[in-house]
Amino acid sequence: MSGHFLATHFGTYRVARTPAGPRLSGWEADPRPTPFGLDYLDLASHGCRVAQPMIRRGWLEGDTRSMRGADTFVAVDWQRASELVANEIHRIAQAHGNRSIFAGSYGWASAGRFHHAQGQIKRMLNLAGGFTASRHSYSYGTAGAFLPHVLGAGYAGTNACAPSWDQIAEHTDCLVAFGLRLTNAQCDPGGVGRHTVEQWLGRALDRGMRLIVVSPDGSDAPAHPNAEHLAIRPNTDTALMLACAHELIRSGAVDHEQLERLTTGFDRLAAYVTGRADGVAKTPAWAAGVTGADPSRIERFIDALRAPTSLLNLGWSLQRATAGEQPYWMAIALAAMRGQIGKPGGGFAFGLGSVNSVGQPVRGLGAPGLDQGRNPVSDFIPVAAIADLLANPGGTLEYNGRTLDLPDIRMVYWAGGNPFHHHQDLNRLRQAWQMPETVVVHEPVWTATTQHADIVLPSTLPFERNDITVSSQDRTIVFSRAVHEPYAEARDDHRICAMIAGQLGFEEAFTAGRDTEQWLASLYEGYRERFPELPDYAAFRETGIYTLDADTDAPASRALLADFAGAPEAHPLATPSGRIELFSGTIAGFDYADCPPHPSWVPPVEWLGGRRAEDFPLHLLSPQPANRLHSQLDAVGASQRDKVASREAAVLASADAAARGIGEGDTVRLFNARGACLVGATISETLMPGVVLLPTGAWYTPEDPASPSPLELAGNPNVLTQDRRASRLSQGTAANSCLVEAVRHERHATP
Ligand SMILES: Nc1nc2c(c(=O)[nH]1)N[C@H]1C(S)=C(S)[C@@H](COP(=O)(O)OP(=O)(O)OC[C@H]3O[C@@H](n4cnc5c(=O)[nH]c(N)nc54)[C@H](O)[C@@H]3O)O[C@H]1N2
Ligand SMILES: Nc1nc2c(c(=O)[nH]1)N[C@H]1C(S)=C(S)[C@@H](COP(=O)(O)OP(=O)(O)OC[C@H]3O[C@@H](n4cnc5c(=O)[nH]c(N)nc54)[C@H](O)[C@@H]3O)O[C@H]1N2
Ligand SMILES: [Mo]
Repeated sequence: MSGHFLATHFGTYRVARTPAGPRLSGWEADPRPTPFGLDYLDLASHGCRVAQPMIRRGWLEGDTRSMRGADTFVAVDWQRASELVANEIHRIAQAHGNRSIFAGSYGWASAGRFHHAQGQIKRMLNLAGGFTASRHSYSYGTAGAFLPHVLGAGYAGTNACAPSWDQIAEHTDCLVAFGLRLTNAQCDPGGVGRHTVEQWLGRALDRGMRLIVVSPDGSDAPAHPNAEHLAIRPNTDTALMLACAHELIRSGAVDHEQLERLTTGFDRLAAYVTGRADGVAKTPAWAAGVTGADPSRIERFIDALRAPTSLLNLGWSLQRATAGEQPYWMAIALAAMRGQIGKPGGGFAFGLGSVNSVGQPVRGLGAPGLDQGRNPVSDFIPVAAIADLLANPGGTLEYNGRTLDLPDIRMVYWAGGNPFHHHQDLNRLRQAWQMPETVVVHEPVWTATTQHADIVLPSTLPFERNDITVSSQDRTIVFSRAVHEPYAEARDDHRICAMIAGQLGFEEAFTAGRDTEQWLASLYEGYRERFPELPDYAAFRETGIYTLDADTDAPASRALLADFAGAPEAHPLATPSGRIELFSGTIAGFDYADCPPHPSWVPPVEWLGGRRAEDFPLHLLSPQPANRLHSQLDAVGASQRDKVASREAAVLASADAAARGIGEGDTVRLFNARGACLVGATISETLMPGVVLLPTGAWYTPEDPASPSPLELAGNPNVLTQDRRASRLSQGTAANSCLVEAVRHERHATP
């Protein structure tokens, strides 16, 4: 059977040709296709598309007073645009060295192994002598830097810390989920074949597993008789877990044998928990004061942990916060105290439900993409330090026990990401963004990042090009087929880079003498060598989709750390002690007050129990949007339909709304000392009072682009969030530690 498919980070769609043009429907084998993707093709000729290469007028005319983000653009042809970019790369590398080019270029771009925007520009810039890079992610940057100290380097990846769902469905008696937003499992970087997280969770619940969702938002708990909710203040999970540890110690329910065998440093943690170390016993009453939860409710919660098989799952959101290392560390400690490490369906997990792939019981399919070559420049930043980098040329940054030198960045090169979506404290970023001489952006659409560029190169979207996608954790390989011609003069990132490489004299090295079709065929042949069961390329193109046998090279089903727990001497962890470090001598040596050497309650600068809450009494959380992927598709379909008062909908607790005279559908101004934005109010009975939810992704729309702190009209939370990082150890984003105030807004400016 032949088929036309379009593969995206949010799922795989079948394409039907109708008289009215191509139409998408969910792939039949996907039990839960993502609704918002059905409108993806509305971007084919949408007014937000970039039609031609554009140059910022002030940059072109050498007008140093004109401001990025508040200027107009001049259209040029591709020849001129690629010359300008090539000349800038050459000029800046000659004058200041390649380390003055920043091309970390963080972002999700689109699914597809070949047309991966970052891969393409990095390959091109590596051949041009390299660039300053970035490490880690906004998703998991805190855990990624931190976990190697506790579990060893093999446990730093986003998919490294979870038992598989089949074991949970079979064995887990009690799952405690700290944050669980099931719409997040609709997405996965690189693509999704079958969305199965809700099915797995449903199987476990129907078997009788108890689920306790700990979250400021009651709607995180699925509707099921075995699911319950415990509301706590944002960022206070570590305090709740410390109280659990206290009660386990007090009641003699600690598995000392497991602690002895598998961990090091428990005595130091125990001294802190009981208060011997600092005079503060971390009792349920103490935790009640921190978390805002009722002490009796906390005691009942602690009892749940006595289940024979208990699993603590922490969403990635918890580590995008001040001291976001601590809840992860404390969950590991608590699991070990209960003797759950290595047990099928027990222990700890990070990110079940944050994306589709975590915990899928298949062996990941290693499927390489474009070879990026080697970067001759060794300078890098932890990814969320972008504004620090741009604002402090020649400065330094503390990171994970080191002091990084920050290069003097003269050129920023971005493709496939939207820093004016993803970074915190956008007013600060905007200022820092004025520092470099030249900003080049490849983008299909006029995002705020596009508007803050000097040279804009229009890229295609996935439905305008052929590609191969591999969703590695469900082993689906898709031939994603072009269904539209490229919009206006848009070109594939590969072709754009090839043109620039041509100007710089290394086109042949960049393209390897292949055209796109030859690249796709050669990538596919690479997969076929590893998986001989795959059909030949012509047959694959015809059928359009292939799912590798999930059992081919199992073991797929897994308990986390089972080998280590079974024989710690034979399978030591790659930590200094070879065991789980509940006290880290390495971290003690860093001497960072913001990351103590054992799991600890570190109050954020911004949280509901702190002094700043007197001025800004609401804790803002900015979860992932249910109706789009980050800022992608904000201009179309579900994202537009769901706007309230033509802005992003923010959720307010009914008591907070009532106290401020805010009604459903009102326009509300959210603000703090860093910025202000307008949102549409929706009112919730299940959200904890004192908390506001504003999903990320509304396109940054300043009322007055020339102002240093303009009112933002679309409802972008990142004009409010802080750019202080989780700690000096990780330098991870701490977007979820943010206080604001809300008022009803009378003057209705339109976005
Ligand atoms: N306040 C707050 N901020 C957050 C978060 C949060 O929880 N709270 N979460 C953070 C997280 S986890 C993440 S991962 C980031 C996500 O941040 P990003 O990954 O930067 O967000 P996207 O909107 O996916 O940006 C991808 C961009 O690539 C463009 N694009 C798509 N396909 C192509 C292509 O083929 N070529 C080119 N050149 N461009 C293409 C899209 O149009 C889009 O503008 O946001 C972070 N920001
Ligand atoms: N539909 C859709 N899915 C996505 C994305 C998207 O843009 N759209 N983005 C993808 C990306 S890049 C990533 S990294 C993942 C992110 O996945 P997560 O990090 O898991 O996602 P968030 O939506 O930030 O937060 C999930 C839940 O955590 C809760 N929470 C927040 N702070 C706290 C806290 O301090 N304590 C507790 N106990 N709970 C808290 C919130 O109530 C929220 O509902 O999602 C992915 N999935
Ligand atoms: Mo992410």
